[in-house]
Amino acid sequence: MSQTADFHVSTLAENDDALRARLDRDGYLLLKGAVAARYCDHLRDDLLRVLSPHIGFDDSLGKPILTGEPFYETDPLWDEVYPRVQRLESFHRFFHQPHMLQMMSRLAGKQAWVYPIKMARIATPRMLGYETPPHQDAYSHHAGPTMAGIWVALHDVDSSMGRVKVLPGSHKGGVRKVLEAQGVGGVQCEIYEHETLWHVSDFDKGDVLIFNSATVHKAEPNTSESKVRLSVDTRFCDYGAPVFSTNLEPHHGWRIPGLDWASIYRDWKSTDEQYYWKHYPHCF
Ligand SMILES: O=C(O)CCC(=O)C(=O)O
Repeated sequence: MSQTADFHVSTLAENDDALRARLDRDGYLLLKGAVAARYCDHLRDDLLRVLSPHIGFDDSLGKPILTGEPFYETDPLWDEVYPRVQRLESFHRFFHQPHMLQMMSRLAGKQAWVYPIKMARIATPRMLGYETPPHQDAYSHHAGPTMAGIWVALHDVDSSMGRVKVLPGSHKGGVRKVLEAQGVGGVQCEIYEHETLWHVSDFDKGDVLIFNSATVHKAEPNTSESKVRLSVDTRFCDYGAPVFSTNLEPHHGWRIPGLDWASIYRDWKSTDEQYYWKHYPHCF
């Protein structure tokens, strides 16, 4: 039987040693309010613009809502809307803003390098069973120990909206065997019998979840009537650590025809930092 406890809460006001020690102990950090609301609102509005008419925003709830048919990652409707998300300049630049880079470097204790692959999650209701299964990013991104995940809530996320949850301490046991699964990523990792306690809480807009590359995490089902969870995430590592080639591709560029960097960059206002990884010293 799995149980839950609240996330251990961290903030950027704490000192670097305390944050790194907690990340090392728990395998994750929940950094409350680490991204200012204006940055989240800006990206959320851009996402909503390209997700219209399928997803709208309910001002009284302060949350995105489904205004069309539900969908999940890789179904035909998602394949239709996701390239529009991937072509947003603001989406790709979100994790490269100075406050973001500074946060990652603080936690890494070294210069951090942001992976080119950027993910947007659109967790709609009425898609039970298609939520992100338990997995470790070390497996899915072929990554070493300095890689970490960074996930940002673009609006408040309550318990009905498919929150992301974490198995604390699960990074200590290394990378696990996987089995096929339904849902985002298509695989799930082994969960050992004694691992019954997950950490999860509601997110506020701007909360950031950082997880070790070997930390097991998954999403809860979105059981709400109409609310949609929008979040964005990527990976970072110590500058110079090996980065596997698939992380240099647009997310799902490997299966959606035409979703390549040239098409993503076509309408950007600035060419600054495009193809920035071409100079990275250690890709394989
Ligand atoms: O947001 C989700 O549903 C999945 C997020 C995730 O698995 C990740 O960031 O690695």
